[in-house]
Amino acid sequence: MTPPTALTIAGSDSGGGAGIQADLRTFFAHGVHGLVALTAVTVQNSLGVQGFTEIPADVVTAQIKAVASDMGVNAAKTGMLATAEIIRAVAKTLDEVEAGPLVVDPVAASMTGHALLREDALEAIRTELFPRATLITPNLDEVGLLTGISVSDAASQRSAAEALLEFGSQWVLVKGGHMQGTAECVDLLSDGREFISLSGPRYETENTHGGGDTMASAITSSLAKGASVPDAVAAGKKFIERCVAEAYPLGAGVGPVSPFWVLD
Ligand code: PXL
Repeated sequence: MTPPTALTIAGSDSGGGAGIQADLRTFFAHGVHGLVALTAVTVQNSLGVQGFTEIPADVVTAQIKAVASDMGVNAAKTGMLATAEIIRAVAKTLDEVEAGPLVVDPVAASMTGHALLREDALEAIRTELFPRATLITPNLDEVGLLTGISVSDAASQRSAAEALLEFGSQWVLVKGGHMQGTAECVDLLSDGREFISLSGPRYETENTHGGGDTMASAITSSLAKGASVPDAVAAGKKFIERCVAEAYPLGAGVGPVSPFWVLD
């Protein structure tokens, strides 16, 4: 039997915790065949990102076209896109091919605070990619960069969701994991009509590297299998909760969320 396919358009993490490495194992864990358009090679370990080199934009485009034209893409997600030129190329190419629902994870910086985007690229994400997205999945740091809104409670989280929807995506998931001093991690999903609050436990761990990527690729996997956005997000939240609960130390800095529970 041929499984559903999902395409990740993202960067490589030499530490194996985030980026395409996280995406591919998350697709696998969902029984989804992973396809890749590599955008950048990062040099990093648990202590941080030492640097990155982007892939030429025409090579990113060619990777997307190669897999979409032959193998078929049931859903796609974007992670680290590195430059405005790559963002524009990805947006244009996704208009030209069949790639199913699109999840845009607006990756701007690593957990350790290192920039993963050149400076002019944030504007390109807002204007070129968000209008094409089925769902965008910013964390609170990215919400701040994208809207200027500092989310500190349910009311400001809702204002942020409304402001982000103005950029044109169908749905937004404002992830509350980075909110200070809350016992639960509350994420807010909205399409502008429905506001769905998803609450889950907060685990005490420093090891959350790759968490955002893993959640976005879990959601993309469910979309590739035909789930609705609210169902895919609810399942993605359950999936990432287990990954965070079993996150492990590796290296002297921030360890990765763990995919290994799926083997139990
Ligand atoms: O977690 C965001 C992210 C995405 N993609 C790559 C990364 C990181 C964080 O470090 O390295 C390649």
